[in-house]
Amino acid sequence: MTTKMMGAKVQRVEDDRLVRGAGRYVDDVAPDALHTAVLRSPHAHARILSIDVDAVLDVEGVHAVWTYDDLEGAMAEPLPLLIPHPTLTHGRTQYALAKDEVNYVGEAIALVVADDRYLAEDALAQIVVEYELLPAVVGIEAARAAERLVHDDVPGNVAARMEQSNGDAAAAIASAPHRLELDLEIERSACMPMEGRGTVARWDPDQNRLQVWTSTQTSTGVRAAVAAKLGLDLGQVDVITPDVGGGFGVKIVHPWPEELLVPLAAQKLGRAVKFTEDRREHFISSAHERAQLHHVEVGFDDDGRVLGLDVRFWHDHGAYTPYGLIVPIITSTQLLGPYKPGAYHVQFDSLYTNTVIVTPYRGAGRPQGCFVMERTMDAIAAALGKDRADVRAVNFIQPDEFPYDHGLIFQDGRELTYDSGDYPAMLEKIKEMVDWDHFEDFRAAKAAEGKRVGLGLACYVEGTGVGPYEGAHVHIETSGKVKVATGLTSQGQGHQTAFAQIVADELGVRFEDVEITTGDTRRMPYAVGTFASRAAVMSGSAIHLAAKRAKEKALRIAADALEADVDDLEIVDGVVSVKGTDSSIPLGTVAVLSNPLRYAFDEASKAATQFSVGDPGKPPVAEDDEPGLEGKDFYSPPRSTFASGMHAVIVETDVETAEIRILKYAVVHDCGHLINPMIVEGQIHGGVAQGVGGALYERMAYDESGQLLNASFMDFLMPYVTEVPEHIDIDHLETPSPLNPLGIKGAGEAGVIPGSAAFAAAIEDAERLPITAMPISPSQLFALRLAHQESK
Ligand code: MCN
Repeated sequence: MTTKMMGAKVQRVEDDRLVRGAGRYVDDVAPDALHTAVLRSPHAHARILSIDVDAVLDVEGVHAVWTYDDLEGAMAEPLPLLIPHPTLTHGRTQYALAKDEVNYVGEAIALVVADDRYLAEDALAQIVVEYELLPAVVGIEAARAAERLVHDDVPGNVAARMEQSNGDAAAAIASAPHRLELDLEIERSACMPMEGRGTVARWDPDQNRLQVWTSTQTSTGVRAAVAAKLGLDLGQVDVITPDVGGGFGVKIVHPWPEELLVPLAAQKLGRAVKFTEDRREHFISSAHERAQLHHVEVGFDDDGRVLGLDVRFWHDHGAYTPYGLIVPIITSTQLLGPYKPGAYHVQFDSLYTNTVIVTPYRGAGRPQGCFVMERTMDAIAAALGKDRADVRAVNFIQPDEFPYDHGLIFQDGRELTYDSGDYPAMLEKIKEMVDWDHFEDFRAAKAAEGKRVGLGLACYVEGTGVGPYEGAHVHIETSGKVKVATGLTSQGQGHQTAFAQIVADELGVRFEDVEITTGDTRRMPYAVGTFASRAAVMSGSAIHLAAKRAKEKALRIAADALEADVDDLEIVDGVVSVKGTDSSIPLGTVAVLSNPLRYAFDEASKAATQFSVGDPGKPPVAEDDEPGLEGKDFYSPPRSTFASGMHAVIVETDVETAEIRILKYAVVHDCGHLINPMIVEGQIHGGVAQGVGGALYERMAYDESGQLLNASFMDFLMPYVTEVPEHIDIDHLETPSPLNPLGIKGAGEAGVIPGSAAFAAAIEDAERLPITAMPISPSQLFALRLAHQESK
């Protein structure tokens, strides 16, 4: 294969359309559709005594009003628990419309379908619900105390308790020369895609078919769920994911109640029906993440080498567990980062609270894990009076130790075995980028100006490219254009560009001639979805393999047509030629020859008449062949591939106001071979922005009764361009993965993972007081300063 496009900083082809406002999102589909609005619980915990919808029934323009009692069959059952786990002994999911109890503010209770959203919302206001209020469980401490229960039949509010170990951590800690204990906390937050959730459905009564457009990270998953819940055959349901204005994890949940109710309404009413979430709904009825409390015990030697590590943590799971234990399992395994932990034991409790459900948000449990491990590394360095980078270095897995088996099971049920990496080289790079060895000079110079600065470092390893599989279909048309379909969806990651680069290289066609389709079950019914930074590894590999198949076939036919040997052929810019000769045939003509039709539709067909292929004595389509110039393949790896990175940040903490300013932000990143460094850097920029948000601004402010007090962009602080570092220094290291044909690892979540860990370290370094909880605001830092002074 040539390396012309792979590794090149190709401008994203999708951007021109998207930035000019020519994107086509779910809400743009079916402008004639009826609209829905959902009545949501105003209480965090209550029994529903009665619902009176009478006042709505006669409202002009209202087509339907449904409560739980209107649902039948599978629709009346709880929503699926998507990823069961043996330790998830008390998994619970909500109903599409609440049956007799609500467990968080925002839970869906009733649906109105009307001519427009205004009417639908006005109608909602006339529904009368009688509630019996129940005490709410808000926050991890309340859940642990278990004085009140979220679900009556879940003792202690514990959905799951899971434990893993490698070696005898307790004994290793007890016999270690040094020991430390830490309590560390990360608060609840959420991703905020520009486009909220949305679904449109249209029922075709003539063909008995349902078409669903939905803003999802998995169109095949939604398809299967809709078919199962509506009692349709899979073949009756198409799911199409058009442009998506960001997912960041939240849109992997499926089906949302609305993803079932809208198709059902379309089927029952015989009209196109639409749901478009508003921002408040996104805050209170989609999903959050991050909230965890951790207790760490660590034993280490005089060099800071970890001999034993015991981590106990408590995960706030919200009111239900539709996405299983993915987030805490990731924390429990990925907190190990690039280190050998000695003996390791981890145990977590996944706890119910009367708050919005938890599902993965970019980073998915890793920001918490990285925070825990990196705070521990810094604490070890402080206890021994050693350099923080040196302590990390003595604990690194070395480049010659791969594959490195941690002796644990990862979130995908596979072994936690790292495939490749070079952490010492990465550390050298990041140290150089922030002039680590001379930071004290910088600190002294700033101190002379009356300023306080600090430097923080955080390292992580990220399991990416999770299986089980992804597929691709490559079709070379008679025009020479190449149409490629892969089933996973795109939310803005630049797949149309990066995947086209892979195809252009493998097939030898012009990049401009390749068109990529994602997330359309009509084109690729077998697919998994976009999460776990898996698209490049999974679909990228599948596309590479499928293009290879198409190429093999093209070369075989071209060799026949050109009366040459396959090994003497090459494909350049879409033309197959015999190397070193004038003898050639365009791929479009090869596509004509691949389909033994007798009709000549176009110029390509006419041009093909000069060639003859096949044997006149044999069938035009051989027994082991098919007409057409296509390639289809699937990629299914034995386990995940492990990307890694290190971030360093220099902050200034204002001596008076405790404001936290970012002076420098540096990233070293290893996602194996880069398909498109420009895209990867864009992904890192976006991730770092979310990391800044997670470290310094974003939190879900629930009050004791379970009301989310900051459910709007007026109150939920997000970093704007003014808060994100103007320049982020990025360097790459490429340790190719041996697990896939292109040597790729994932990149999409990387930027966000070490944010809280790096900022906590930098603030601690500036302030000389322990930072154990994130995010941290200036007023919290101010309060910490006071408390620290008083404690002296
Ligand atoms: N890439 C590359 N070379 C590599 C690895 C990746 O050029 N070695 C490119 C890929 O081709 C792709 C992008 O980088 O264009 C991200 O690839 P990958 O790491 O495979 O991640 P996914 O495409 O699977 O995206 C999912 C990931 C996740 S899990 C979240 S959450 C997230 C993220 O991507 N959500 C996003 N980035 C996002 N970016 C946008 N704009 N919107 C979101 O919702």
